[in-house]
Amino acid sequence: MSGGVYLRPLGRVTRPPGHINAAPDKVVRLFARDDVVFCALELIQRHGEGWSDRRVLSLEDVRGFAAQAGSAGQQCKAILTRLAAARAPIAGLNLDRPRIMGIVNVTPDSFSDAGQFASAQAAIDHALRLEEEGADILDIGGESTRPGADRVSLDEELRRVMPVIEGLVGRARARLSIDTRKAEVMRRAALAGVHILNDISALQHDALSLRVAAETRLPVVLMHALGDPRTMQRDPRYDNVLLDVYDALEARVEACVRAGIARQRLVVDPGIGFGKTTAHNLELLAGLSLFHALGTPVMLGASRKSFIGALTGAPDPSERVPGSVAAALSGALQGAHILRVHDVAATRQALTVWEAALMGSA
Ligand code: 7PJ
Repeated sequence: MSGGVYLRPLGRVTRPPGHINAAPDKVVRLFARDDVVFCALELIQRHGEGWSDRRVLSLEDVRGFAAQAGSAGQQCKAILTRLAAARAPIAGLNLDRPRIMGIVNVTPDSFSDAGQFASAQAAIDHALRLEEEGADILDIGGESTRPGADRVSLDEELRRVMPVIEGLVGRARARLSIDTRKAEVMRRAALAGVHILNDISALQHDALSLRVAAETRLPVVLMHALGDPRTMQRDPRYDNVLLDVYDALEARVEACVRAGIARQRLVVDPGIGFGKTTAHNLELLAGLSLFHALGTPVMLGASRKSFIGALTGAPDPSERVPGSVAAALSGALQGAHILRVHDVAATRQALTVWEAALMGSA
């Protein structure tokens, strides 16, 4: 048994490709993002629990490894192909630079807006303000998935989100996304005109979701969560959080492809805070570029989450804006395609300056 093989792009080269004077087999141009170039790969081989073997290799050496006979070589070759594959636009949005998804909560008990946007009109106004501030996508959610939160009935969730979707379709220029675990909410939202489905259960919570999502033909965000929101923060355990989350998302990508949802319509998200301790969240942030090996765009949602409070002692989520911006930039550095945030203006400003500094021009 050769065990699992993983390749994590490493060492982002922070100058535009035109300025990088190196032979093509030396620079790791991993996927169709002109601005994202890595200079090495970490080859991870897992035999049972833990890390087993981790080695930092050049692209040339990884190609040599991929050329060897046997399962490890074949897995490695398949990952290299997926890394280099173009990422199709999502809902017509080119992913040639980091995109911002603004969070529109329509819940009386949401993480951080606590009832502030409970009414449809307030949520619509908030969404339009986020668009003004530079959101490329508006993510509308009517079910609080905060740790320990109670379930919301289908009727109640529809009552919350449908007026907001209807108020924004045809009015917002940004793409609209529905954050739900319920197949019927997906179906109704799709009929009303949303462009993206975002499911924190990766289409597993509702037995009908895979089929309904396939029928809508919309792009789908598959987020990893360990267990149900009500109980997920009770002592979550992994053998190796980065590799376990990767394996789980790979299995969901394959289930979707089998159900007729093409890989080009899928986005993966490690699900920061969903059945994860602070230590787990930090391992996922540090290893984020591993998820590019799934051959889909990568989303990161760290905004105002409790690990930021745990690290910095900011008990109130609204005090976690600087930490959230830092987490978003760390994701962008690792090539994350979509950043899901509450604070669009702050994130947009930070990204603009960070990119200009990285590239040496505006
Ligand atoms: C996420 C989400 C996330 C995706 C929530 C909160 C909790 N969807 N929905 N990724 N988080 N794709 O906003 O803090 O991280 S709800």
